[in-house]
Amino acid sequence: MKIRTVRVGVWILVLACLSCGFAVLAQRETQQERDARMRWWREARFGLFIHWGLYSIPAGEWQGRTNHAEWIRTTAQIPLEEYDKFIGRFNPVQFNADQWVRAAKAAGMKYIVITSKHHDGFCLFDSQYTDFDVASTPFKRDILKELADACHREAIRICWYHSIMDWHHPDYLPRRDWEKSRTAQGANFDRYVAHMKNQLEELLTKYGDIGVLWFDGEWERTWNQNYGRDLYSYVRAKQPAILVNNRVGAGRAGMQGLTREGEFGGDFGTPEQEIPPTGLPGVYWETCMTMNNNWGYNKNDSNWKSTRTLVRMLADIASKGGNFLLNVGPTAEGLFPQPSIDRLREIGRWMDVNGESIYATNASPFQKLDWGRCTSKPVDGGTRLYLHVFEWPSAGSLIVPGLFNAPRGAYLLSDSARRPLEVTRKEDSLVIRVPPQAPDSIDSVVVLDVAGAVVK
Ligand code: FHN
Repeated sequence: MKIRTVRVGVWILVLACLSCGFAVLAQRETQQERDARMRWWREARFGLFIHWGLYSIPAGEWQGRTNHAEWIRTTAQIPLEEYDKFIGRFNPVQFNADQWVRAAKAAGMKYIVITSKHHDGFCLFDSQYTDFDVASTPFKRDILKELADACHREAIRICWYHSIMDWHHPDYLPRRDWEKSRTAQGANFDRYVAHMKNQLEELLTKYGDIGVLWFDGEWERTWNQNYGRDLYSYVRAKQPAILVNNRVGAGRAGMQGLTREGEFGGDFGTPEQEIPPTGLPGVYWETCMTMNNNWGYNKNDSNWKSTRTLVRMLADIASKGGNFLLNVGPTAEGLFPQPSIDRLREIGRWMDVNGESIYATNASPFQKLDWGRCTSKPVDGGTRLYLHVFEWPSAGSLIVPGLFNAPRGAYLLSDSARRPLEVTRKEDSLVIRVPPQAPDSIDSVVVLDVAGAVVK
């Protein structure tokens, strides 16, 4: 009996230490320290997502079907030995890292997230832990090294997308259900996790400061919150200032991308192909979005979103306090598709004039504005409201409803002379006299300065 009591006591002590250990980890960073770590990313607001790998060679087409993309090995059920042949054909001789980084920078983007390894397991970097990497291709060059160096030169943050799910590594489980001949015999998932950590060590020690580790492919039954917490701590131990998304663990609630209540969720939520309906006070989140229908290059996908749509998405997301991660899927030659280049250039033209209304802004204080969106930032003890006007008022009066602050002044952000616009009060609204013509056909920004914090 005595021995049994001692054993129970020991277990209680062990569990207490373990929970204390997690508590210490969680307590290690205060909210203030976390906000400071997140600051560059929160103020950046806008980044480039790049999905690139062997799948750019078939470019979405396989045995007559043309609706594949980065998932082609699975959606076309291509056996491993067949897919591996793409290694010998990957030779993107037109790849120019400086060109890519400058295109992103000119678009107003502040960070780049590129697939170091997608679900197919192919590594765009020279890894000592696999031959299924760029070093084994005719191209041989370490693409991530060239891109990281170009980003460091241009003061753009370089970030890695890394898939937990791996359809190539022999220890990853589960196998694809259609891969009947590819036995899982001898596969050891913990050995796969150790392999993944080894590659992450390469990615976090050989390429300089990394802004974000953007995990993905966390949804299969073999991955769980314990692996996720451990991986988060592992990555942060390698680069303490790095940010990690909520797909590091298993706490994400589907494609709406936010972390389920009470679950461990890394540093930020990841809505995919959608924008939350309202702002999410106190929550860091980033919407990722394709320009057409696919992440990886599909030569037949011509369903491109217009620049108008993309600029208004950027304003909408910023007005809700989120980040926008907009995707490009480069070709097998190493080029951005021309429609992507065109959109990045046109977005850049808008950002050149209006970037101030996106960068380092806070969410709108208004629930809804009939004519557009609003972003804000504190200025000189008051509040600067950036009114993103999508529908320009034909009668020349822009009405800002439910605002009780005293106005300090207003002007068009596109007017470098900042000529004042007349502001009057009409009951609970401020009315701004604006010129008959909208300065921008997509999103015209009117700046309204008011005294104090917004009172509604
Ligand atoms: O399966 C991936 C997909 O290929 C792509 O990488 C997106 C981008 O976030 N994430 C997963 C789908 O949710």
